[in-house]
Amino acid sequence: MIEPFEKPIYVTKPFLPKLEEFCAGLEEIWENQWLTNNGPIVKRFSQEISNYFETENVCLFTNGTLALQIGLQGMGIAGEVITTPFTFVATTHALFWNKIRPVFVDIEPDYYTLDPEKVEAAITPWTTAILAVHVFGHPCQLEALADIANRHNLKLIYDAAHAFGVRVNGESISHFGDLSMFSFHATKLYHSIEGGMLTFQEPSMKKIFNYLKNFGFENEIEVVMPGTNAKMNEMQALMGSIVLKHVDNIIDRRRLITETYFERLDGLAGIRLRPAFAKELNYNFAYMPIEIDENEFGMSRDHFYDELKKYNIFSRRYFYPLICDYACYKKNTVGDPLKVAKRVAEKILTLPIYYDLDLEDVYKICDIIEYIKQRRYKKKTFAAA
Ligand code: T4K
Repeated sequence: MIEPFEKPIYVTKPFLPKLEEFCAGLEEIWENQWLTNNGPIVKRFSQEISNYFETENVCLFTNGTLALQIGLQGMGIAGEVITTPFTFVATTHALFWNKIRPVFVDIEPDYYTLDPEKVEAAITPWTTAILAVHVFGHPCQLEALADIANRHNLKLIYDAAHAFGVRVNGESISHFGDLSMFSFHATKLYHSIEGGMLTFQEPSMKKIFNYLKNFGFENEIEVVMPGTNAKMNEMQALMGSIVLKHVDNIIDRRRLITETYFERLDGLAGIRLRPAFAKELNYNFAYMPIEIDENEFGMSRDHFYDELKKYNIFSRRYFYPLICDYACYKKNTVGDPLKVAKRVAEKILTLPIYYDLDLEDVYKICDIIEYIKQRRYKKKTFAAA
């Protein structure tokens, strides 16, 4: 018998710096009397983030969804875009708001990113871009996608909402593709309360994105395009700037938590973990997904998800349902049978992982997982006898 956690353990929890650290920054804002519209802290933060990502081609936004929406608009993407159904719904919404038709294709089974072969098979004369997602922070098949995009003259856009801090062969993940969007939402390993960022290869795009996020203003009396309002404010930039100082520490801590989960859950029948990460990858340990095999584990993923709740553990089914199964996208015809994505969506569960999750609590979560499984197994064998 294991007692439930006294307090809820959520799938994630925002990293909060010391209150004094934030308050010192607030004093600066009070002195400046400047809250938004490209204020001094946003400008400073933009340079800090640009240093971190080793590119001058960055543009900050109030959230990741608007960043992606504006990214697509600014790049002039239209017609059809090949994308994944295994993502957060905002990826597809960004296409919708640009009147682009999403063409859903399947994912690969290990890290859940777009399957390049399926991408190539889905190209039509109307295809203008590939919108791939670094799911759970794991990079897509970068070379294969770049090769397809080059051969077919398509833009390659990455939803890198989960991929803050990821490096491949020492190079920032933001340097791949034509455009990447990062989310700085409170639920992410790195955050600015809410926030988002575009990184891109073509320097001239910065001006366009700046217009689009600020009503299209050139100056007080000139509007050069119908932009919207998607600016980051000073409070967000302040939080972003402070959390940036801690981000390496945050990633280290998440590595430890992930290793603990792997030690405890690897080999447990009915639970599948992602395969080992490649040596050339500096991963960020953004999420802790597992797959539940109903037959081997003794209960369905949904049953297990409910059982965990009884112990005050609130895991999440990221990403279920598939985007193409949401009512608002159901009318889209899907050519690909999406065999892998459908299977994964039925089995996936993301376990709690956040900076101040105690290792003791990770052990206890694993104890509870084993206990639920054993109890179920005993019940089944008892019923069969
Ligand atoms: N593309 C991808 C691939 C994405 O994953 C996302 C966002 C986007 C695009 C869009 O980026 P943003 O526009 O959001 O910048 C959450 C986040 O709201 C969302 O940002 C994120 N993906 C998605 C994967 O997760 P929900 O609806 O699951 O969040 P919610 O409110 O249920 O929070 C999850 C858990 O976190 C809660 O159970 C408790 C905990 N929590 C949450 C908040 C907000 C806290 O402890 N404190 C908090 O302040 O979407």
